[in-house]
Amino acid sequence: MNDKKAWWKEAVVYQIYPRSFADSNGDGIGDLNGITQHLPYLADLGIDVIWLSPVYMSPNDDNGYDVSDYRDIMPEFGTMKDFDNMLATAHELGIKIVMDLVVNHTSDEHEWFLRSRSSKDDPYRDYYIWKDGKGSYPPTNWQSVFSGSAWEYDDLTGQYYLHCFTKKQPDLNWANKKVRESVYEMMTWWCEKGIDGFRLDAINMISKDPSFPEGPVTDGLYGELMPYVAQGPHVHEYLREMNRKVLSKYDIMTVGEADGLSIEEAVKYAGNDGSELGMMFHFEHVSKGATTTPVFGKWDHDHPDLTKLRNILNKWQTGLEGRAWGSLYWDNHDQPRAVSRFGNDSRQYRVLSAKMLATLLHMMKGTPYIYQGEELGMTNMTFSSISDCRDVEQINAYRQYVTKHGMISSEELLKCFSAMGRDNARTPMQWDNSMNGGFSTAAPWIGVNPNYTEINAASQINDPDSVYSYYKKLIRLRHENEIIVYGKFRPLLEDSDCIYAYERILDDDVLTVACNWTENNVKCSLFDCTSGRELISNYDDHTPGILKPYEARVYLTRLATTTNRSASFS
Ligand code: TEU
Ligand code: CA
Repeated sequence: MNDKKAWWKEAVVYQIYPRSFADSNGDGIGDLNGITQHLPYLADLGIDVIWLSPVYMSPNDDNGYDVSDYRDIMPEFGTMKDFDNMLATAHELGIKIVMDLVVNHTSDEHEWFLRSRSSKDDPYRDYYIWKDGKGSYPPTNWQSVFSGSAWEYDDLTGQYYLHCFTKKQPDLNWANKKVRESVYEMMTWWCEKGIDGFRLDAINMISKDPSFPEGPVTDGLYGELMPYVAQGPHVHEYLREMNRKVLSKYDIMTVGEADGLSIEEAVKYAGNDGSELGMMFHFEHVSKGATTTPVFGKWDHDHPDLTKLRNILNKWQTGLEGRAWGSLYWDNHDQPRAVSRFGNDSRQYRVLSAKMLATLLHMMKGTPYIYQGEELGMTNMTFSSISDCRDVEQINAYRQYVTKHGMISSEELLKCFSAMGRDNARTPMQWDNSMNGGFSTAAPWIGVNPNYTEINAASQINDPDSVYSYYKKLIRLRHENEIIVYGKFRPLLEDSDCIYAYERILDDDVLTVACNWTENNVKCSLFDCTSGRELISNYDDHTPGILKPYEARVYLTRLATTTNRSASFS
């Protein structure tokens, strides 16, 4: 094994989207005390780390990903005292807290931006990216990730400012050393409070192409911006500086988010030399290819083809081996629910396919991330009206493509939102079958999935056959078997169009994993003559030579001697 050991490589991370996790004070909005009250549930599940989506002061234009004060807590979530209490309680339970660091941009209500926009001569002017327009046009034809121009004209000083996301999320100018110093100072402040790391939001976007070129027009309205605002010329210089000035001073976990990331780039961001970050989130398995996918392609339901998915995930498993540490996830607050997108959320197969997906991911190499409710097999929800939607990305897309330009019907786009929209992940956590799924005693800020009566934590935590209990066992297996953390990955059955299989090898142990991706019986002889012992399966009984619908099996075999291995793997 040539991986240097680290606590965050051996951990399982649970992502909490605070707004939708648990409401403790009956205002319909999740909050910090609601999280604290449910920490024992997470301790029981066995997770090691919580990735906490932003809780900083924010006007919530993008539900907290628009920060107006990095050193204060948004009132809807509680107070800094509530945060300190949650942190202390989590630590007492052996759970670490990783904060979401949103520093590609701030809110337009942050004092830095208020100063910056006040005058061209203000010392904070260059904290953001201001440019003159071209006549009555913005500086470039770029479209924001959240629809519309990526430039907002500001009357006061007659210039435009760049916002890759909403106009209330102006991009920070990382080329300005003062910006970087202000960010590092804030990060140090949080590390001194005792947090255990950062998830770095859209971190590959902090260095832009200095030529600010026009982008190719893909939807007939605006030009692409991602090729010019992601992976810019100085991104690694900035992160090495961040590492020297802050990260290297603490025993913390870091994970960077980078839409459009390649393996070679990932090795620069999260290489074993530890000069930048610990690991990265790539998007290759959850996006439709390049970021230039025509808009509606982004929204179409894409039940993915096994071969395509396996090629991507195997490429990342083998591509990072010995070079960088990886992350493993099916969904998060920006993605639809895993069992609806990658599995089968029908009554007959939801539980089986949720367990199969969990097995496939959690036996791989890298740090696994569980998104709130994934451990229950929570599903997508149908959004039948735009008034059901809360996500600014969906609302802006609807306004642009239905209301303003009539490029798609309301029904069509809502069907896309129901399949792929971010709001699918943001419906309230389903705790029990009481009103609002036990999330709140008041009407929640977003509709509860009506299936909360059947899919909820209370009905699963004591059921040994539940999705919850299966995740709990997977987490325990990772904690008990070093091969699952550090074993080398080897693909198996790479030509199968219905089975995803692979091995993990560590010293004389071999872990064999096979998952039937389909709802049919499929032939599989992998386990017929194994001398190994079964570690986990989503079926109690097996048919020799067959994997049943969505059947997953994991065996651990100890080889007699290493010499045998070369013979058996030749
Ligand atoms: O997302 C950044 C990003 O890569 C987006 O393209 C994201 O994938 C998109 O929203 C998915 O449709 C981060 C956060 O995860 C996201 O919630 C925020 O909205 C965004 O940054 C701005 O902070
Ligand atoms: Ca609340």
